[in-house]
Amino acid sequence: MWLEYEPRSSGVNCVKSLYLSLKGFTKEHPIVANALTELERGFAGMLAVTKENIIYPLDEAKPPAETLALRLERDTEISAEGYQLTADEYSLSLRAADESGLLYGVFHILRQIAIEKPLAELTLMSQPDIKLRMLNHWDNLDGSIERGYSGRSFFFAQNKVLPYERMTDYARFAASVGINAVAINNVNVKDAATRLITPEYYSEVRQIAAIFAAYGIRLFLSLNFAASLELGGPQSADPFAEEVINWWQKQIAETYAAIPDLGGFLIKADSEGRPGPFTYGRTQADGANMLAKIVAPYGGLIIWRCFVYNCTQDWRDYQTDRARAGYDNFITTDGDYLDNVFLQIKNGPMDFQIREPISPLLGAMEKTNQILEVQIAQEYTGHQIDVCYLVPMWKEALDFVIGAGNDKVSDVVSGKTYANRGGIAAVANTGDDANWTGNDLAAANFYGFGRLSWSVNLTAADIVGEWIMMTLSRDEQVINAVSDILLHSRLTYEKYTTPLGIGWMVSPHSHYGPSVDGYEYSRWGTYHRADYLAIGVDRTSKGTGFSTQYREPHASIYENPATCPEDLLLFFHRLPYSYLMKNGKTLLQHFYDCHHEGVKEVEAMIAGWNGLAGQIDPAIHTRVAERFARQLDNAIEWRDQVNTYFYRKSGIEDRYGK
Ligand code: GCV
Repeated sequence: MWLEYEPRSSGVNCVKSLYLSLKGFTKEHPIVANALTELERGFAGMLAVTKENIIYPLDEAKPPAETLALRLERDTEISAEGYQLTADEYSLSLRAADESGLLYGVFHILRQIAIEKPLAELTLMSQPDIKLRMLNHWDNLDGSIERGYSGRSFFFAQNKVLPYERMTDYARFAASVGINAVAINNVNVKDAATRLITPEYYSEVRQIAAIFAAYGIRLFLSLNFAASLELGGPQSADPFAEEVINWWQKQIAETYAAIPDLGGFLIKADSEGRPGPFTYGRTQADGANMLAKIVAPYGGLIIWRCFVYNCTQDWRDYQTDRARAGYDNFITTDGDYLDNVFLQIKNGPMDFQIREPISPLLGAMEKTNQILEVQIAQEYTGHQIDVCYLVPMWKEALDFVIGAGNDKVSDVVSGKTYANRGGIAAVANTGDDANWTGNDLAAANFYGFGRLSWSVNLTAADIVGEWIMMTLSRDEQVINAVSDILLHSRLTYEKYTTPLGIGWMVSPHSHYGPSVDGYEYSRWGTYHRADYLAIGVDRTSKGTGFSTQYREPHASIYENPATCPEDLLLFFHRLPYSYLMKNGKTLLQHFYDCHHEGVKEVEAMIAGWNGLAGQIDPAIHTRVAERFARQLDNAIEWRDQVNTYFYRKSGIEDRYGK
């Protein structure tokens, strides 16, 4: 990842020895110990300051030349997890109120060295914009990863917990970008995973919690809402049934006694076949509160996902609109939740497509804690074969102004609006592949998620530049070329797959590669409804009414094709192929052209990457080049299948005869 600590030019920071002092913190605290080890590693690797040249405690006399005096000090005035850095010519002070802040400050110093910037510039105060910064792993206990594209799980195999080394490395790099919560098992909790809360796994789970805690990360488990039925308890999961409540009380008490550090539970209920309160005629709030009340005495949180929709729709049914489901299922429960419940809402109303509007539920519930959920794992965005840098998409979600006021989604999830609490969570893209993320460039998404969650105002370009300097090179040509590839990659992917917000058209189940009608006659509610004249679903007030779930001015803007942002045109509207776009082309010609442009852009990305041969690590260069070759095949397949499909359907020729 980005913690390899290869040697850096000593020009900016000629430090030959380090004087370290620690005030108000103890070296023995696990987080402090990790922070100090990280400093040792970083200084040794990047600046060749070996352990013998690190001197504690600081001799108050002026240190010799080329020595950095680093003072680490507790300062209770600073907010939780935050830190303050103050630099002068030969000394640097890092102050924090808590151990996590100290660790984050250390990573900041190391980042500054890694990107070859002067330490003397480090005078700043930093605190996280979003308090809960979480990763969700969809790892199954058999070692498979649902929607995983970088090998197998490094948490589990064959229903056992794996050795801890890789988890420790993982905790290191997750903490280095500010992650402070991790759920390690798939939200689809089945089979052995249901038993993670039982004695069968206590000692291992406790160990993982301790490894994470030493990096300031709280461990969460995904929970099976119907666990009582599977673990020999009552044959019901009714949140109002006394026997069910008693069973959970006993179970949770035992789990917390064994794993006191547990942050809480993540729950997918009433969704895609998972059990939930609807089965018993109860609301989502009834289900969440039953558990929240039980975990509250242990300081636990209940993170309740809002991905609740009818996944057994009849494709002939034009009334049901999956896009509406999240809002319809939850909006009436605003105000019903206990304080330690957080609703986790996907960025879009459908499911992690390359372009969707922001979910209207985000920001709509004024009395409820909300977490924005995004997907780093590239399920619908190229499986980490295709390059698709997602930070610009997440920024769009965070920057979205939810209504006529100035409140953005980022204000909601950072708890600035409505005085509620919030967070951000992402489905992780890591596995046991040697490079962690399959495609080396996909690591930029992991890095970017963490950095953006800490500082929502960073730009995608800033973050990408940092990542390149920390991993590939400090050479300007490399930085520019790779930035160019990454920053355009999402638009490129969108062009050769499903532009204008239409989405889907993917191969069923795998979700890689085109299949225009793959889900058209299925139960999943993801239809494009193309016929020989028109395409799209009318989601305006005249259609399914989805657009009316937004606050103004969005509802009116989306309602009308003339004002609807063109990249979302086919999300909200059903339009004839002859519809005139702002660029003067017909909708269909635009669609044809996008696909051709997309392929051309992939070719350009490949040329850009090839131009870097010899300038970056050859192993990385070769690995990424191999992925690019597969991306080009994929892009060509998308272009040709989609364009042929619509040519056949409409009978309308491509203007250029392609
Ligand atoms: C974990 C999509 C994915 C599923 C995933 C689900 C979810 O439907 O295809 O694999 O299940 O989202 O977010 O729960």
